[in-house]
Amino acid sequence: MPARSRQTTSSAPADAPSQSVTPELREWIIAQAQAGFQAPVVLQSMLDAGWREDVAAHAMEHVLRDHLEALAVQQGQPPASRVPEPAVGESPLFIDVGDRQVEVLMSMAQPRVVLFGNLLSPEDCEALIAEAEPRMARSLTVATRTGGEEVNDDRTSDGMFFQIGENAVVRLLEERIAKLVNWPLENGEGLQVLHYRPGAEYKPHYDYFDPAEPGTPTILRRGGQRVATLVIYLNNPDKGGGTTFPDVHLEIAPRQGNAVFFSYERPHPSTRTLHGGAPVIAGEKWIATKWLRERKFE
Ligand code: PD2
Ligand code: ZN
Repeated sequence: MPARSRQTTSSAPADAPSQSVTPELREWIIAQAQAGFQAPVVLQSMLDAGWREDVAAHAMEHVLRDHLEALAVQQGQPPASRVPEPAVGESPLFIDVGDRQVEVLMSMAQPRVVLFGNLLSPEDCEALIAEAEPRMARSLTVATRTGGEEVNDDRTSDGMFFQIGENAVVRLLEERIAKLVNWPLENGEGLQVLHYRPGAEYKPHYDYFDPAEPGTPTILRRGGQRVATLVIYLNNPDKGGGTTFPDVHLEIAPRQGNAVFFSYERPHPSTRTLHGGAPVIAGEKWIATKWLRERKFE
């Protein structure tokens, strides 16, 4: 037998007759995590002490999450919100969104990023572009200082917004998104379509509203913070135009019908959701962006 002593936790507190999480168990779990023990090792010690597996796993997850949340708030970070989450826990290859099987192509925990394939057909993409094209104008970003909108050199695309449910293809996409990420359709902002020509880009930024900016309280009156984004690729640029996550050196290829989802449980860089649209090198790039709020967007 290989020596196991360095991989063994102190004994877990004995199981409570009710199998409920006792304060003693809570403290013990936090101490094991602080000592650097990995989750499976801590779990095994709890099983050895008589805890039921489902209770032990649930206790670990909740105790550690609550502990990390308390630490984050203690350090001055804003509190965490509930965020949309696609049902990828058991690593399905597809998610059924009612009228379509959406492919799950990649999933990352931190930052929370999930890449989907086949969210839209080429015909859906073309219909969205055709509806958007006559209404395109130089993109504005929210001016967080005032809560209004302004032209911004960091974003050299053209864009437009659809109203919620404005036409058949918008409705179809919104319904698919709501099922895909388990979030009420009414919490979504209107779909935005963006068009990038060669050289156009969207420099790295966060999609949440900076709590330190004076205009943010006004923006938050319409549905609270943004908590997740879905960038949907409507065509295939020839070169460039990927969606980048510089903190984790990740680049998503902009492939027609695919979509990248990412969520941020608090408006803070610790979410590592800094992201940008890399310059288009050849061809053009069309995307639709869906931003999801905490509550109904009105
Ligand atoms: O076009 C993109 O890839 C991109 C990158 C970053 C879009 C957005 N952000 C956005 O619309 O928020
Ligand atoms: Zn963005």
